[in-house]
Amino acid sequence: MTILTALTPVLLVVLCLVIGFMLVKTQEAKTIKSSPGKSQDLGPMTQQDSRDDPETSPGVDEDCDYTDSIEDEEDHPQVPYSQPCYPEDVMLKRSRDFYTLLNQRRTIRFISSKPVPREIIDNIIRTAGTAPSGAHTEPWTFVVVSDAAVKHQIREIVEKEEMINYQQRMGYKWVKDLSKLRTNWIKQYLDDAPYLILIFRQTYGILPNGQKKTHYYSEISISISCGILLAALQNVGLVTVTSTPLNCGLQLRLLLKRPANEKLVMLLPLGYPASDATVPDLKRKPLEDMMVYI
Ligand code: IYR
Repeated sequence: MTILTALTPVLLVVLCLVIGFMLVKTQEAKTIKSSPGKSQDLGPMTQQDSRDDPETSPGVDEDCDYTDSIEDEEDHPQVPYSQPCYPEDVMLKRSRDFYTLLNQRRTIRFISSKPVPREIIDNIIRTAGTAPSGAHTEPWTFVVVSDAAVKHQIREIVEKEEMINYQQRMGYKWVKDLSKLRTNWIKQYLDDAPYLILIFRQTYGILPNGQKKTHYYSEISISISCGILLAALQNVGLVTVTSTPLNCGLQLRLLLKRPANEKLVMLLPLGYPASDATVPDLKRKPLEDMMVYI
């Protein structure tokens, strides 16, 4: 009994240490679980990629308080599907022709102000909207700007930020890597192009009852849609610059009066190439350098 009384403070200290150790371990485990991929600073363009690891979360934005449930979803009955089935020789020709068409696509920084019929733009946006999306949530908004004053306001915002990007944010290596493209912060094409298309990703949707609707894989969905849009442009002989102005998203969203669930993904000036347009003499990777056949 006396030994036990003498040992009590020692036992208490040991007990406290064990509990303390267990608490620290639980906290560490929680931190690792809640921030996969956050431990490395990968730079401005890659951080997002590592955060949205689809193995751990299906591209759902973390800062949202999602309240929608499965009952909110519409029921889609199954209907028969059919599309043209071509003989193999026709398939081969179509595959070659489509490759030839898209292989002519280049980023063009010199755009003519020649007007483009509005209906062509409408069809291009319709085509972009055919992209697949997570749970068919269609997380996109395409803002088409033809108003000269608004285009100029966009140019002012972009040039102001891009000047800081080139001079301070991007750093020596990035600016040097871009030197072969002869790009800088002067964006004449933002005034010249008859249309600017600003593509916004809806990070979540809003249900008719005001609740937030989960948009799964919205990043990959919007990326596919952008790719289809570029192909649709090429198909009609129009050109663009796939511009992603750094640090302009919020200002452009507010200028265009878009809601807070929308994030700017890309700003595309759109039109015919200027008659004196030039491009850097770049080569594409051959098939063997990009395809692994198993
Ligand atoms: N957003 C800048 C910088 C730029 C970045 C990349 I990566 C390019 O391939 C080209 C430009 C700009 O538009 O000038």
